[in-house]
Amino acid sequence: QDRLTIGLIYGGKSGEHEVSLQTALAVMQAFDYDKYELLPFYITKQGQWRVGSNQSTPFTELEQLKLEENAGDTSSAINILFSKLATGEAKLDVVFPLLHGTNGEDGTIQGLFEMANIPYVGAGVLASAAGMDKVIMKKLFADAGLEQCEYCYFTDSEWERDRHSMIQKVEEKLGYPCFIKPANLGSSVGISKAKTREELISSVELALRYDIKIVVEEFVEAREIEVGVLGNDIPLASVPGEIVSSGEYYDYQAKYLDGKSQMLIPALLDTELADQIRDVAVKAFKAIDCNGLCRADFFVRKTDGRILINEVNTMPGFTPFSMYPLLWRETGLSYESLLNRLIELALERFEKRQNLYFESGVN
Ligand code: G1L
Repeated sequence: QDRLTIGLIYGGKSGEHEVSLQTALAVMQAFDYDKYELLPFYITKQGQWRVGSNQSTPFTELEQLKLEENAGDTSSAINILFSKLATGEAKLDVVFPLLHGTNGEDGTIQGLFEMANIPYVGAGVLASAAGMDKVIMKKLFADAGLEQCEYCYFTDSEWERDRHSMIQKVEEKLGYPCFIKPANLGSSVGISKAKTREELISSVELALRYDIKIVVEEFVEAREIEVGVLGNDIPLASVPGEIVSSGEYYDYQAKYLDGKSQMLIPALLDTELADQIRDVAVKAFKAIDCNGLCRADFFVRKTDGRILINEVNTMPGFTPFSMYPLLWRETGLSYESLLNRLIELALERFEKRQNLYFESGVN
């Protein structure tokens, strides 16, 4: 039986470039080379695609991932990927994209794989895009009947034309403190907390540097719980984990930029509450029409114990020390098994969709 060739795609123009490289190295080292052969694709910070050669053993150092420039080749992603496939120069059975969409707008790289007709790991075009836009995601959660925190949203032109109404809306609906975020989750920057009207204005102005649409969320005094979801049609939920901040509650700087937070796995929760959260995690996965995997992030409000969905992430941190793989390890699935399962799920979804009719049926 032939080994499957897995295209590992990493790097990219986004701020996650280094994270992506570290993740790719960990994934590469955990792959089962009895089952798979790897073809590395490196996207430079400038957006140039570089293709390596088939690997039957992992790289040992990060630097090796930064592949040599392809001789005389300044082609676009599409040219490289498609010409390799068309000429039979490369056999690709599944691709594993370890990066955000190149334009910060996700679903783009998934669209490339759809057009090339290659199975790929993770969420499809729709769920990837929905998972990247906080406003769209909230609307889908609301439609699925999931409870979430109060929020407002507006665009740059609405803000420029009528900021007083926007401020009024925020003050009436949310009050202070509140959190101001670019709607696009691709950027981990541009997020801040406002305690006064003045801070709201400066926070909005900051967020508008990163996106034309922004979201304002109410402050919730809550525990932060996260659940891993894995599957296609019948997704399964991992045990819940908790993010314990050591600094000021929900201090974005402390939590994400300085790493002053800890993961507690499993979270200390009543079995009943844990099961309820896992159930909502699966509902959230389905609400965005997800495939493969997502990490569902919750607030459990301190005042009344209500479970509020915050967001789902279709491209969660994915090193062996990140929340998502650790949640599955605690649930009984090793990092190596998780990789195998994701590849199986990619093939399963692809085969199912191959059997659909995409034409009128007249021919
Ligand atoms: F391919 C998967 F499994 F869907 C996938 C894709 C991307 C899992 C995790 C990620 N994560 C990321 O790309 C990253 C933003 C954490 C950089 Cl590695």
